[in-house]
Amino acid sequence: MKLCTVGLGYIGLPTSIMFAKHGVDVVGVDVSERVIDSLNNVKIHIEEPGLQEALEEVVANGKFKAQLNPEKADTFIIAVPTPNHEDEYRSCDLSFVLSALENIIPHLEKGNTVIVESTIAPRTMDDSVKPRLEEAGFTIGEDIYLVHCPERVLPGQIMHELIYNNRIIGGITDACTEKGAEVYETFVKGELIKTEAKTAEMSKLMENTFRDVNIALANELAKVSNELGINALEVIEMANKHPRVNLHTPGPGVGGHCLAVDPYFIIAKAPETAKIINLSRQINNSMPEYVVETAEKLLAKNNGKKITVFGLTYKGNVDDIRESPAMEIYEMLKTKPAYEVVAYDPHVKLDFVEKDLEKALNGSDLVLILSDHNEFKALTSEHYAKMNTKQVFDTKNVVKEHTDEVNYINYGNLYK
Ligand code: SAJ
Repeated sequence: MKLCTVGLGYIGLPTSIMFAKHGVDVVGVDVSERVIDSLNNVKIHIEEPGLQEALEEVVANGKFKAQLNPEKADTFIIAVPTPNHEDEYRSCDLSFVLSALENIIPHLEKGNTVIVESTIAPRTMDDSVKPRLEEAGFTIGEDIYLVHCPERVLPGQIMHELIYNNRIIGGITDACTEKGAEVYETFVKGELIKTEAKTAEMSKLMENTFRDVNIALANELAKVSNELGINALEVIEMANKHPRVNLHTPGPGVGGHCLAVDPYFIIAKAPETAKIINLSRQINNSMPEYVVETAEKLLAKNNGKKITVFGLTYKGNVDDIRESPAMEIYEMLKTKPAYEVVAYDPHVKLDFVEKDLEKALNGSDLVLILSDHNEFKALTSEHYAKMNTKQVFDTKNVVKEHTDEVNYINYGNLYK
């Protein structure tokens, strides 16, 4: 089989390399010359464990090449970003998907399979992608097989999850679904679940929405418990001992390019009906402000001035700051002239980030933990010795051990 992948980002690149590792001839396409040059110099442009070694292997055996334009192939995979539009409901911006489609249309031949892996709004395959291919003269399910196969891998574990996760294969017709399954059989060891394109679209979106709604519930629990003088973290621990309860964990908000983006694709398609989904987005979006207000109250107790922000990424042990509530909190604090705000994050290589932990903590009145990096778990009272006011507000509940010298605050004891 020959495969042409359009989009060589967090999903397209590992997917292309995985196919190449399993004997497929892969042409990877991206609009960025920097990305193409980097890959042809055998250097990955994103952080993902195991990916660099895999690239070296597939370049050495001649199974992978990167270039700016598509070419003829048996199968085409579209794995380009789908951001939110800046409109009222933050609907799905399909422009990268449609432009990728335009680029492959001149190279399509009868018998080809076209797969969209990008996360898309429900009904996109039926209402936008299929009509464009028909307009180009193809009969779907006879000339061209059209499939939505959403990506569902977790950054940091992509190389493992690509092989072992189940995959939803949603064809426009049954014949399309069968062709899609044949493609992924190349390396997927999880189940290949066959369905319709629109079911696949909605399933993918609901997976992330399920998580977003549950995190909103946990965040609301934290707020209500603080109001009522109850330890929210203990409540979660207790309630989760019930065999059918799985409360999620409160935090500084929800970030990343999936949970903070995808639910809007559903809301925008059914704004009057998608009520819980919409409210959950609002609750999660309210958390940065809640954290800032809480931090200000804690500082006011001791007339504190310096805040040390620990962690800017959207979650622990990654370098990704896209849609990160931690960045939002940092920026909100920065606008307040009363404070000196220092950011410390061993995973983020940006100029304004303090690299020296001691400097970051020196004279500080509050450590505000916003990402659950492993590095923060290892901190002891000694590290906090040079602080002016020794208090830590740990929104991610990462610190497991602390002494009485440090006033340690989390969502479990904030009300005290
Ligand atoms: N978070 C909480 N409380 C929790 C769990 C998470 O506040 O109890 C926050 C995190 O700190 C982070 C955000 O939620 O800010 C999202 O993190 P995550 O680990 O839940 O998910 P992502 O965005 O890294 O990846 C998700 C995954 N989806 C699901 O688990 C249903 C992944 O499998 C998808 O492939 C990915 O979205 C995607 O690309 O859609």
